[in-house]
Amino acid sequence: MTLSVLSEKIYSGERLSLEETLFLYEAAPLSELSVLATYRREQLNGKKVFFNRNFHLEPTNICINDCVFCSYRRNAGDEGSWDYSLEEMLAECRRQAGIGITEVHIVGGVHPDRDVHYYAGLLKAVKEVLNGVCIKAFTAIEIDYMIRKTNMSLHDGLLLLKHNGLTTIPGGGAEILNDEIRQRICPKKGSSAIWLKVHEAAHKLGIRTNATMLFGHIETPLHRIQHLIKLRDLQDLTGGFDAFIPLKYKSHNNVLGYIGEAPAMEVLRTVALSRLVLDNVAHIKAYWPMLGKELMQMSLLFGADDIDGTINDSTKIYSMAGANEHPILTNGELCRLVCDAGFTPVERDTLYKEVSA
Ligand code: V47
Repeated sequence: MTLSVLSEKIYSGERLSLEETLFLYEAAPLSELSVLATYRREQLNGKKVFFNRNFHLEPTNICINDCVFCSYRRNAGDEGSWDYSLEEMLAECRRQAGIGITEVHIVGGVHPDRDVHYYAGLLKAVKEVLNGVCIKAFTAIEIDYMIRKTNMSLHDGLLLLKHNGLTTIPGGGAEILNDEIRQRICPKKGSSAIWLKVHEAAHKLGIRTNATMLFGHIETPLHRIQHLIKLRDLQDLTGGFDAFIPLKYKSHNNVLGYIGEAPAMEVLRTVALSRLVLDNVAHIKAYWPMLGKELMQMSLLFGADDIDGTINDSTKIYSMAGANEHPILTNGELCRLVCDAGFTPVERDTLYKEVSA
């Protein structure tokens, strides 16, 4: 195996195996990975970088899981816990209405008492306030729990959410799709098989989804590549993933914090390999509230073509773990960051339909 043989494979559109990807991860100079990943991103997305106008709604941080990487979850009654009423969440939606938002991203802790009927009601009520806005909601882990709390099947529970306004499912909860690693970082959370099963069932019902990977903690490059290949295999079967989001582990205020954070060069290497392995997923997202603006811009030179959205200072997951405290960027600021990196900003909706200015 040599770098030039693997480069030729990529230029001729051939798929990389696990061993080949590991070789690239370990042996390829970063500059070469940038060239190869950029070649692939340009084939798929040209010079476009997608963004949207969105905000987050985080119903609660009370969570039955106790993941060692999480700075956000609390037990009920703990200092710093929240559990918004329906009225409080709708008030937030009203505040965000009428300013051109096209997506609300709803995600939170796995609250012990809330089932799928409660969340279907939330979706319906949000839809009434934010008419025409897409709802990207609930990780596979939240969905699995809320449906299991009832007697419904996964199929029927997903249909109930869809009929009440769910547009797409975000990529969270995937962490690392390896059960030995999960046992150490999120022992109470659903298994890799559960995460994959929920996404497969959603795809079969025509619900598109994203996928994430939490990296830069105790996992090895091999675990990352195995994770990417599991996603690629499912995508071959269903074609239901729109975007992949590599999430760099942030170390503030959580139990795992002593291990520190992955260096920028490792982040860029991981972004590039994601672009190269996931040859069947259209978009790689560099999520700016977690990466910061500079590393997000650099990720665009390593295969990323999406930067998520305006956020409007509405998410706490990353700020509680040590990222930018008030994530908010205007359309104009997002466009400027994209142009400064040498790309063409394109506003999109949740389903990647281009929004005309
Ligand atoms: O699953 C939690 C991650 C995820 C930390 O689909 C952390 O468009 C880093 O999934 N350091 C939830 N990451 C967020 C998520 C997401 C975000 C943006 C866009 C989309 C999308 C999905 O956040 C969790 C977990 O992997 N996370 N704690 C931390 N300390």
